[in-house]
Amino acid sequence: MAKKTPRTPYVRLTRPHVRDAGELRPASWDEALDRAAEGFRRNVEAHGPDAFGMFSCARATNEMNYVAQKFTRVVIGTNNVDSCNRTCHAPSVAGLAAAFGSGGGTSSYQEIEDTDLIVLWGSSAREAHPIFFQHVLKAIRRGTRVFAVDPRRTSTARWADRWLGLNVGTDIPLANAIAREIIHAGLHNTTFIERGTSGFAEFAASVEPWTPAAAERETGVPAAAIRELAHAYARAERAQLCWTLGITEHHNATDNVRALINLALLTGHVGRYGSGLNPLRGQNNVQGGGDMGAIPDRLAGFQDILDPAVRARFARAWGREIQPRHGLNLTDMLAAMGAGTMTTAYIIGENPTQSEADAEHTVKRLGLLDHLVVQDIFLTKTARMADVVLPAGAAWCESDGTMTNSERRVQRVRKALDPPGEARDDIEIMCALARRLGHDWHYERAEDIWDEVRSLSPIHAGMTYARLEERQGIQWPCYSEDRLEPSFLHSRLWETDPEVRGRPAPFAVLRHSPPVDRLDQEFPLRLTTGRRLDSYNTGVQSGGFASPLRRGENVELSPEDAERLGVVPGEQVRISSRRGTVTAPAFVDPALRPGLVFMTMHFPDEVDTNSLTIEATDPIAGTAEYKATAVRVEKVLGPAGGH
Ligand SMILES: Nc1nc2c(c(=O)[nH]1)N[C@H]1C(S)=C(S)[C@@H](COP(=O)(O)OP(=O)(O)OC[C@H]3O[C@@H](n4cnc5c(=O)[nH]c(N)nc54)[C@H](O)[C@@H]3O)O[C@H]1N2
Ligand SMILES: Nc1nc2c(c(=O)[nH]1)N[C@H]1C(S)=C(S)[C@@H](COP(=O)(O)OP(=O)(O)OC[C@H]3O[C@@H](n4cnc5c(=O)[nH]c(N)nc54)[C@H](O)[C@@H]3O)O[C@H]1N2
Ligand SMILES: [Mo]
Repeated sequence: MAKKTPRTPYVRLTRPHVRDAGELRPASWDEALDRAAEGFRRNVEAHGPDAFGMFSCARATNEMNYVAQKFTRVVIGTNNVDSCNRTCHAPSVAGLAAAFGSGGGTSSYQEIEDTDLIVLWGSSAREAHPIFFQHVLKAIRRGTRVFAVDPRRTSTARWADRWLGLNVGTDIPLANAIAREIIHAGLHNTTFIERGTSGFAEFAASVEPWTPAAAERETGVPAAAIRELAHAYARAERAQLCWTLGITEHHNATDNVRALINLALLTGHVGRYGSGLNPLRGQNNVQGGGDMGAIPDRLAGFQDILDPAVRARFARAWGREIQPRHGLNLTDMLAAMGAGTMTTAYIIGENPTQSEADAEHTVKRLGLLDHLVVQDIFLTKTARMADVVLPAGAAWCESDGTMTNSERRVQRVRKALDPPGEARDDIEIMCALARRLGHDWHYERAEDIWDEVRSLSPIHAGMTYARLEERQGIQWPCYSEDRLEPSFLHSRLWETDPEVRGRPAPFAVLRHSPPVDRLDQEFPLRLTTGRRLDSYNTGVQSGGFASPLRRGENVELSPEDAERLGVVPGEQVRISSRRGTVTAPAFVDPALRPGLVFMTMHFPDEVDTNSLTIEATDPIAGTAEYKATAVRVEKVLGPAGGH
């Protein structure tokens, strides 16, 4: 058996650092801030504001994200601001916005408990959304049926009444076959289709080829199971369709999301209490970061940056015109670094060297920057590449503000501890930089920032801090201080009066597009990557503790593949893709079907999973296909081989 690699715990950053003669050394705050500001100024003067890119932190507060996007738009003058929403739920936001005009999940957690059927599609909620899963468990206790759709028989699937084990990247054929079955059985909701939707006839014709038998051949899901899910979903009084990265981390992710939305439009399972469409968001405040405008195409409150009236309102409040165009998203920013048009970046609480697909390529691109500033709570691999490192406070316990969860509920967080050593709050650091760049920014309290947000974002207008505390959080939209809105979105689609109803939600006609990284004789296995309960993302925040429950990185293989390869559990194996090779101990897991391999992204310092993944991205959302890599697995012979 291979020994477990001991992990180097990350130590909290307590002092600023600057690079001298190629090495990072500790520096005073004044020196570090001067260097950081001077580098931004130099690059913007030489190449214009679009040479700058901001990576904002989805773990930090709404107030922090609001200030980060304001820094980008006002101090620098570009819309190049984004966050790790790009690597997970940007396709959910794009798909929901295309159908309904806004990108939020439609229901509340209470409705999850009160529904009759829950479909967890491409979601490992038991491990990745344990708080949400508590609501699912309560629902199960009162008799709600659960279907899990996942290539692996996950711990979530083990709680479900039915598991549909599909082949990776075949979600559109499966959804289209479910739609066809609903239509053929006459179970579609004609009232809702007529009232609230458009494009039904064309959609119905487009799913016609996806008979249950044809879908079984493509997806691997038995025709009977497809029929059962179709009938259960369509007949349920109330039904919730929830999805996560199994849907969104694909090269055609926005289409995948639209395929699920089609099912709700067909059955009327949206716009009513207890029925809805819910992407379970990833980071603690990735919903809020986007809502605050820390994305390249929207201002706070999901307001369209292309709308002149919206821009004018922000320009008046901020004293600077806003560029009338979308900025670059995270994926495009990395490409611009490669092309030499982005020469400076300010990365706050993101670790792209280890989280982006095709790691070697990402490191090369970041290496081309003239000036990189990283602001983090740990000295990450990304921070080690920086010219200036700024030590921040941890938002969840060392700062004051609000965060927004997947049910759109804005909640208060309070400061319990001071940041260690010389570390400072993220907002304070950004304001100090803004002052060095000619903007006299001072925010005394997080509440002052929040009140500025409320004055600009209608969906947050009614949420004073006092009210948030009193009600233990409020869901958006909340337009006024004396009213609350329903807990679910889009009830207008059920209105009989077309004036009130507004734009109908369009069905989407969707084509099946298999994963970009094709299987062949050289790379015959399908690697999919994801999470385990005991660890967090790139491991920076969860790397420092040992527990008998944590087994480090493993290559999880089906019993059949392990036997065929002659691999025993714990034995070191080599995994190669068209981009890289790593070595890790094998773990044999009957939850996997033959041909499927699973790895996490949690231990990149020992096993850099993202040196294998492909940078094929969704053209609408920019999200990479982390969930489908073609690999080869081989025994490692010799000392590490365990023989
Ligand atoms: N413990 C823990 N919790 C976390 C995190 C963490 O690192 N650790 N990270 C947080 C973040 S940032 C996020 S975004 C969320 C992510 O939460 P999830 O999306 O639930 O987590 P993943 O494990 O990445 O992927 C979900 C599932 O997609 C399945 N899948 C793979 N390919 C396909 C496919 O083609 N179709 C379908 N239908 N399914 C497929 C995988 O087998 C996996 O079970 O978790 C959050 N919560
Ligand atoms: N192979 C593979 N790769 C993936 C995925 C996958 O499923 N498979 N999933 C993708 C997804 S969904 C995501 S969200 C990304 C995550 O990618 P990243 O966001 O790049 O990774 P994290 O490890 O979450 O990095 C968070 C950083 O924020 C810092 N931090 C935490 N709190 C604070 C704070 O309050 N202030 C500051 N300044 N810093 C703070 C932490 O120290 C850490 O360095 O990874 C993506 N990469
Ligand atoms: Mo995520």
